[in-house]
Amino acid sequence: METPEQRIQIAVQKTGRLTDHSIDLLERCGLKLTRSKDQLICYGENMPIDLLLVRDDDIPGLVGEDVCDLGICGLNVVEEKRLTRESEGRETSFKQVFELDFGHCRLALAAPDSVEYEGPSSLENTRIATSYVGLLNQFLSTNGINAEAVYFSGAVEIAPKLGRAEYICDLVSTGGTLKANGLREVETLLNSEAVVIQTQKPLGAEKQALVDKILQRLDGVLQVRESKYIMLHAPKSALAEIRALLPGSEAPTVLSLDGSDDKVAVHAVCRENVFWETLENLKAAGASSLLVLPVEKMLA
Ligand code: PRT
Ligand code: ZN
Repeated sequence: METPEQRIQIAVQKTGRLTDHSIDLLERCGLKLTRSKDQLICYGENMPIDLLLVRDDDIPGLVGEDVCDLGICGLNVVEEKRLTRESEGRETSFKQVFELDFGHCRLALAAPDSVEYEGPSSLENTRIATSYVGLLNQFLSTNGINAEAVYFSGAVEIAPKLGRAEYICDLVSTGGTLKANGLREVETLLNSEAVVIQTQKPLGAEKQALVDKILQRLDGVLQVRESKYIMLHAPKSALAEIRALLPGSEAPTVLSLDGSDDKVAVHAVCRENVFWETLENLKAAGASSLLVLPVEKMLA
């Protein structure tokens, strides 16, 4: 068994919106996991990789301070941490490597329904409740606005009712929470989704090879999510047009068809989803016997 120093540590949210997606993604990279009794660590059974289950807000710090080699958390948390470090004169010691296409939300500025909003100038000399002081101050300074960010660690949406702020700046996904509290979105500060971050510290050769391997598998898992394998028959005369219609495919394989001089078979990996419209366009261009298959795994 490797010593802890030889194993890779990945920081993942313990309980929350990102937990299931993050663990599922790593399992799809081939990692078999067992949870420790205290539920704080998931041990990798078949690879020297362990997951540290923590609060999402702690993830950039753990990766930045080298406790963990990789982490999965929202871009909102990553950017807020980066700005906080910047304001303290410290460099960011983690880098973002992948966007993961889950945990989508936006950091938005919201106003009470009763308040008229005419653009950022309406914020002048107001108080804005938020957990995202860094991102809010960045927005205010970009727009040359003088307003006070009032820190709330949670339940930001009740701040106007409590008389603690005129506006709020918080994460929104469906908008249901804002609506239920008589608020409406007026500005988007950041579009966010879950991302993978990596330590900037140089690792030993063995550890680096393992980090590269897991990142390559993650890339493969992300690519196959949208990818399709498409097979069709095409008249040779329409080949150029048909190739141009194949979404996100680089070099399709063109094979001769037994007993046919004027038709060929075309096989291609399309790195984008193949919609019914695409199939209809291919058919209109002369393609026949169209078949679209999901891709299970991919290694570039
Ligand atoms: O305990 P821990 O600190 O780890 O959890 P947490 O409560 O801070 O995080 P969690 O699980 O709520 O969110 C984790 C990450 O999910 C966030 O950092 C975002 O990157 C992402 N995410 C996606 C969201 C939302 N969607 C979201 N809707 N995070 C929070 N919300 C909040 C929103 O602020 C609102 O109060 O959920 C509420 C419902 O949203 P609506 O707009 O759908 O009503
Ligand atoms: Zn949190």
